[in-house]
Amino acid sequence: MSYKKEASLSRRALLGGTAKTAAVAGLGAVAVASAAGGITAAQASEGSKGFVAPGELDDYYGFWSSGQCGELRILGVPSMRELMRIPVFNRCSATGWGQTNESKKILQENLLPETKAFLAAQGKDTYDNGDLHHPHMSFTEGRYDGRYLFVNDKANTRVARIRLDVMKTDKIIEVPNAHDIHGLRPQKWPRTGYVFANGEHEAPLVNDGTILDEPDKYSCIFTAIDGDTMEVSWQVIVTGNLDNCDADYQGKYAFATSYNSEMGTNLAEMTASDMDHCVVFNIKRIEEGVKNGDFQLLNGVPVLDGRKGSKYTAYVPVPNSPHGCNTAPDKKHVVIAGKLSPTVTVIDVTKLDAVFDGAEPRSAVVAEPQLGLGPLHTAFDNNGFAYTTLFLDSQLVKWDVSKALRAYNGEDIDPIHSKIDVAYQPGHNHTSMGETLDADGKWLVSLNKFSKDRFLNVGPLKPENEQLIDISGDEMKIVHDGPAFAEPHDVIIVDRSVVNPVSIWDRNDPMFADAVAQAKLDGVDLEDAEHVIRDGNKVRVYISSYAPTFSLEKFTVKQGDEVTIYVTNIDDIDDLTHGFCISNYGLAMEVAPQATASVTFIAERPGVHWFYCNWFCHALHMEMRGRMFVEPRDA
Ligand code: CUK
Ligand code: CUA
Repeated sequence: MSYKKEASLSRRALLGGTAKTAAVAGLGAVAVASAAGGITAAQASEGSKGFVAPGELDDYYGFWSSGQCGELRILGVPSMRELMRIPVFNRCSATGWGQTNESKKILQENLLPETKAFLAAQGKDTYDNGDLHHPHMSFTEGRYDGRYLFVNDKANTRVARIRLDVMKTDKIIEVPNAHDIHGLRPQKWPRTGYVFANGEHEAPLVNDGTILDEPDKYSCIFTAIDGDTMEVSWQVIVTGNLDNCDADYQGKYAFATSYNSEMGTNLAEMTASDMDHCVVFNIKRIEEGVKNGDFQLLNGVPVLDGRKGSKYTAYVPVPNSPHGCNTAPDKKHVVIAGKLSPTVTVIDVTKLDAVFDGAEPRSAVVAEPQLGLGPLHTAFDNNGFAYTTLFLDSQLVKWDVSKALRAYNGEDIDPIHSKIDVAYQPGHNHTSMGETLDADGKWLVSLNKFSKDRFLNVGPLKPENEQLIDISGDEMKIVHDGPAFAEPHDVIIVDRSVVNPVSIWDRNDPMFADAVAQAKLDGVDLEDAEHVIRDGNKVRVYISSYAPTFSLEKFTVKQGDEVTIYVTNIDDIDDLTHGFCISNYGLAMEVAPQATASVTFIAERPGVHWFYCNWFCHALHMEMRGRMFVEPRDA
């Protein structure tokens, strides 16, 4: 009898058998009961705004970056409950990200040849770390479209894409020619389209060691990546460095801040000038330049010269070491935060055509309100208000964009509506749907770099603090403090109607297509697999998992064999994830319902080694285990 039939029989026996086994099976099926409404929702939110009762669902998905941790986190907003972590540039002990063949392929396949050689010299096949700052969703006509999230890795010059149907990373590319991708934004109009990525740090364009301490020969690179193929479309060399970026709602321009227009290499040099700039990229002209061959081909990418004086770019002078770059949902204004200047600079995108026809770049500036000390990032509501973080003041300032325009025109009017203290030193902030045409003015999250005395002391390394602020009324109101481990750098808050993930994998998913293809070559039905196939010193072991058993209770390999284990979870019940872990072999992975996952290793340690399910799946989860026999080499 096949494993599948036997397994389903045993499951039926458990579900319908003696009272004792039925009770046991019931424990295993808890997830099913609750998914079907087994837990009664408690009273609807009462008292504190932002309170979400047990059993109630949040209104928004919050997609959080994690900075140095290199992963993406999902929180529910307004409850601020952490829902999931998606490994991207990091390693994950729970899911096997970085161990499974499926994840290794994604982590390795788009590294540059010289990076592969460099890593091989370290005994590695990919990077182990990342610095993930900016998560942003794909757009269609100025609105989130629920397809993908794009994220940057400042540490190792990469950009990754996360599929929102399964909430897994599906592409990671290393960006050639650029250095240290920081600012990242998708094209808003007509769609994504391009993903714009800023190389922050200056370096020689061909960085092979021929040029070292000659900073005047360094440059920075702006990159446009095709969000559909994750291939680099084109790059532009700029004057100065690049920090944050955004795109407009016309599909004409992208913007990037530069805190080091001086091209200095130390603090004094980098901050010497009172004015730096925002670079404006003329997308249509750049595309024409690519078509007309006005570029050098570097590492297979067309690289255009967009330094000062080029027709591809405009340099709008702004004070002083600017940082954040945020397009307002009014489709018209881009707010550049001054950082060392107490001001933000407002650029009107409709005035940029004239600038590209020769008008003075500052003619596109339509407001420059003084807001407070250390402005870093700005978010927007649907009532014409902007919310800017003030790092040095530890405050958020709510200000009126139209009043700022009037003040700039000479009217005696104060654009500042109100300020609120946050704890402490905010970096990014984000409003619900605020970077889209659907900005709704309900919630604001302030991501604060320091928590200091705000929570129980956990030693010299403190958590950071993210505060949830109710902005639906006239006054801002803090309703929640949430400590977080390094480093919730940035966030987007997305109405839950936009995001519709599946609960069970499609057997035809490309994520495990390689495993499916190999099984086909081996004549194995992955959904009914109990096969050990030897191919020289390569051994492929095919296992199905069905709570609470694996299809193979034992298998034998030889010391030194290259073993690949394919595990297919044939359960198709919500939330019934199995794991596969081999003791003392340093291997563990997640296999969610209807997924296949695989892992390859050298069976160099002889003896009896238990493999077990390491994701709690059933009352008999402990019993979900088997033995791998590794025969000694000379036996
Ligand atoms: S940057 Cu860090 S606070 Cu990386 Cu988005 Cu502004
Ligand atoms: Cu299967 Cu635990």
